[in-house]
Amino acid sequence: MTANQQQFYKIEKNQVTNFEAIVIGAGFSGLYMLNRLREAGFSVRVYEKGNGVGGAWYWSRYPGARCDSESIYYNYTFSEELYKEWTWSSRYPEQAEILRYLNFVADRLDLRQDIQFNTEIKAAHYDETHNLWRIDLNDGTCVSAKYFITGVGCLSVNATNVPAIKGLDRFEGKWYHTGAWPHEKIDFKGKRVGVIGTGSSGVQAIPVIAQKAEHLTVFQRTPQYTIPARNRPLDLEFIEKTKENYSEIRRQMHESFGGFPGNRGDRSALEEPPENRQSVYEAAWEAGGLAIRSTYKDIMTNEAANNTVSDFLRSKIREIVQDPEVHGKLMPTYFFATKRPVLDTNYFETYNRKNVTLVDLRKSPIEEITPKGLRTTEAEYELDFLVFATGYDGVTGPLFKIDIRGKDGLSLKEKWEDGALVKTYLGLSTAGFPNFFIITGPESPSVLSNVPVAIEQHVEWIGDCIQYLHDHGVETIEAKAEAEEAWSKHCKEVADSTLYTKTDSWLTGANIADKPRGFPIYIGGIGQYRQIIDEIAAKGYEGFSLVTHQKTKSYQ
Ligand code: N01
Repeated sequence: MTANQQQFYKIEKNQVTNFEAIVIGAGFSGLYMLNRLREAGFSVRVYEKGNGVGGAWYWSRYPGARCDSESIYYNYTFSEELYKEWTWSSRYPEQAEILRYLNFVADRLDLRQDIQFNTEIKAAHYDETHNLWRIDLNDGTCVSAKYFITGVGCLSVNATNVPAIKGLDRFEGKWYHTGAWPHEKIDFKGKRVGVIGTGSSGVQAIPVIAQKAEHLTVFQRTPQYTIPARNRPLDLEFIEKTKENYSEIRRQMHESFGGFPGNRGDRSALEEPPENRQSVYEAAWEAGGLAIRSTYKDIMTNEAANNTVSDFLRSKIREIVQDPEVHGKLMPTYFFATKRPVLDTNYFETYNRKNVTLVDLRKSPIEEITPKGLRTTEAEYELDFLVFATGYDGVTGPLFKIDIRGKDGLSLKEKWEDGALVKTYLGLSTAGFPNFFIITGPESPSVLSNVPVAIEQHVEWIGDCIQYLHDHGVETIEAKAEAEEAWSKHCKEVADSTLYTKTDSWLTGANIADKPRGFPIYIGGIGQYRQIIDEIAAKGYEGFSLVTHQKTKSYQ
């Protein structure tokens, strides 16, 4: 520990206002970042809006909320002890179990002492004179740090999307957003419920609400492909085998394309005889989960190849949903998986229930919310509860909710919205914002990978980087404009070589009015990405400016 670090620790904790690193968010990102830097001897403070750890899993308590990464891959892998001490109960973990897991991690690593809960960071401004980030909290306090790190994720309670539908303020029933769900149990029994939205959240909530509600009306704008999760309890033998294979599983996850063991198929869907292809898709459907997307190498890059799997999935909807008029409304037309793919439990089956009505908003758009319910151009639906499963202002939204300013008062929002869209170097930093790091932000694999793996990559890279800066007496690190220009161009080229950019989604920004469109995700694969960022670090942080002898005044 340096003299500087000791000085931080000498001060009573509640009086400390200057840290080596400040991190926003106590979800997967913030918890590991805190642990990593603290173990290296740096003083760190995490600020968290919620009253507990968990991040998105703290807030998204809607009925049916469950992760669609398999539990044995949806955890930290940096510590063999942690991995082996925790035991998941089912193939896909439900929200409450993930929250228990993150609480277990926080307790086990004794993280809470360095987290301030119920606290929001409102503004973070880089002070060039003192080479510090000055950070304003919602309680009026100002704190500072040399390094400012965001762990807000791509989807945040601060950036939920509640569409501006006329009349919501006059609605006499209760309404909720899936991403900011109340902590108390909502009893839908005997109630008339409306759900707007059929993304991951809606698809999970709809079957569960339908079982309780007197009547459920689903307001659907875009029909959705979804694959059965085939969730099931995990047996002990499987769990023990998984734990025994910890090292190999970790290696495979980190070297893979998507953050799960196993890579994409190496054959084209179009070279396969149709009857073989059908068997492959049937097997993937029966197995459940996202593996169907990886059955052939060209599903995400070739329209005709994608059509083979999209046709297969549409045939499943026709098979499951009995009423032809209803399955007609449920038929998706976009390229499968170009919106974030969705897993379900009894989603399409739910439309066979007598207490469920599907409203096609493409034919009859919403006109207004009335005191008694919701009116489309065709009818008024009386409702006691209205659930917005309408998603988020994703990727940039959570960052833009904070007034982040770099050199010369440049605002991150202005920089990235000024017609130029997002520009980052490696998805980790951005020019004009020294000593600022983003965990799983734009132009990194983030939401199109198994997110805990993407988080571990970033946390480890940032931790190593800060250690390097410290060891080499570097005062500031900042991405070079030309390096971020090249990285952003590369991300765009990779995205344009796929079908992702052909579909409107929250990934392209199309779900938010006036949001600049783009595709700010690196989709070259998580293993490939790690190689790139590690090589850059090995070359002494190529593409970054490192300032060793900056004259800085000490900040009192
Ligand atoms: O949100 P979404 P989400 N009028 O944006 C519709 C992660 N996640 O919360 O497609 C009517 O996907 C919108 O319609 P359209 C995961 O990364 C993970 O479901 O824009 N409808 C769409 O149907 C996921 O991708 C998990 O035409 C409107 C829906 O609302 C991300 O979170 C679980 C509308 C929004 O779907 C977001 O998922 C949950 C309007 N004005 C979430 N505005 C798991 O791991 C929007 N819609 C399982």
